[in-house]
Amino acid sequence: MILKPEELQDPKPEGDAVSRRRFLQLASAAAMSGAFSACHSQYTNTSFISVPPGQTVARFPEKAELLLLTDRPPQLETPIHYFREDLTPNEAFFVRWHYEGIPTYIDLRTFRLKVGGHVDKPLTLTLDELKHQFDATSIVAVNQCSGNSRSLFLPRVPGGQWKNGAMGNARWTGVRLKDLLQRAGVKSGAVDVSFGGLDEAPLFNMSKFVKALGIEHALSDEVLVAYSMNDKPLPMLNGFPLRLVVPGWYATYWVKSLASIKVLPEKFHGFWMDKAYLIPKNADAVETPENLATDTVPINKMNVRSLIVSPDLPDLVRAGATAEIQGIAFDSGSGISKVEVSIDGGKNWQAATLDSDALGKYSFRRFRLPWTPQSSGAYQLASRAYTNDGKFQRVFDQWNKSGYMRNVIEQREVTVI
Ligand SMILES: Nc1nc2c(c(=O)[nH]1)N[C@H]1C(S)=C(S)[C@@H](COP(=O)(O)O)O[C@H]1N2
Ligand SMILES: [Mo]
Repeated sequence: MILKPEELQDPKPEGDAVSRRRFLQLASAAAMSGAFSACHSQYTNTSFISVPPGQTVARFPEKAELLLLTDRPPQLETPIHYFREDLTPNEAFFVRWHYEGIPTYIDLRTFRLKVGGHVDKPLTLTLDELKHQFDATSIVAVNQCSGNSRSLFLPRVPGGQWKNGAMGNARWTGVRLKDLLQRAGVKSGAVDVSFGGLDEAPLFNMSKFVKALGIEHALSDEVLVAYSMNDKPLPMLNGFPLRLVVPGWYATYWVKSLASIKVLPEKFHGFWMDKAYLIPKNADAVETPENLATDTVPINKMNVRSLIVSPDLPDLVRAGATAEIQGIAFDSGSGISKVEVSIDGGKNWQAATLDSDALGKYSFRRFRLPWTPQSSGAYQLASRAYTNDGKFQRVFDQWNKSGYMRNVIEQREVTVI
């Protein structure tokens, strides 16, 4: 399966006139908020740290320069040097929307969160009511796109060509979904809960982005309706004023600009659960281009992975001097038990030390290994993480047609001078 470059882009679902107007709305929302000076996306080619030469970057409202995948809808990737911090800064946090009809301003006087469906007393809440009538709770958790690292699959697959930066780690603060559902009074026989945002499908025959969780998951302690990210309001592009936070699960469930929560007495059906985000139903969620899986399930928990974030270009590593190999690891919440590092392309492995797990089991966990290369030349660095529930990274033929869940051991070449 060989794709032409233009086929690697998401299709543009809307006519250009509308796109432009929406884009300008975004720009003017930016200007009105006064939070930054550049009110339109500026395309430049820079080669600062960990932005590959020639990579296009863009600066969107409330955002730092990020790697540009598409501008309509905005799909922006985090340069990996930001992962040298445990919490990914809001302005550097990746952005992914499916449709370009995204909210560009919110009037909090009229914004309401609705909780309804199969409940005794439907709720209609302003942001203030949500903040003041319910207990606040915080959790640090990784938000990772199902298609993170999709560009590394061979043969290539269509969809956003992310490298490793379609993820981020943040402290999410908000109210427990469970508390909202209990206040509304879930009726017996509830099966699923669906979540809809303020973004709209571009055509009448396209499905609004709606996701669903099973009722037990929705009533668990960890799922939040968050109004803050790293102790600040969510950036507009990351779902202001509210988003669902589903620790350990892929970001597709983390519905942004959340406005509607519906309890259902039957299984939810809709394009974004029934047709999109399906994975082959086998242990590694694999299939081959010649033999596509017919048995599929909705994507759910994240698998274990790790990423070396240092050294990276343009760090200088000198023969005879001690450098630090540093990276991050995470899984779906069992926690990281061990990370091993190789400097010879996976022939030999050494245990790295793990930083404290104070940020919790859904957070990035940092690993470090001092490294004193004896001679100059090219070294193949690699890392592999192990979890408390016995999972670990390995090298295998990991492929699925949507380019989801990549977690094979990756190599990175570092030149020692
Ligand atoms: N309302 C809405 N929520 C959404 C989406 C969307 O298109 N619309 N995309 C989902 C997907 S696929 C991802 S990867 C994450 C991205 O979250 P971020 O933009 O805050 O990084 O948002 C999720 N929530
Ligand atoms: Mo995603």
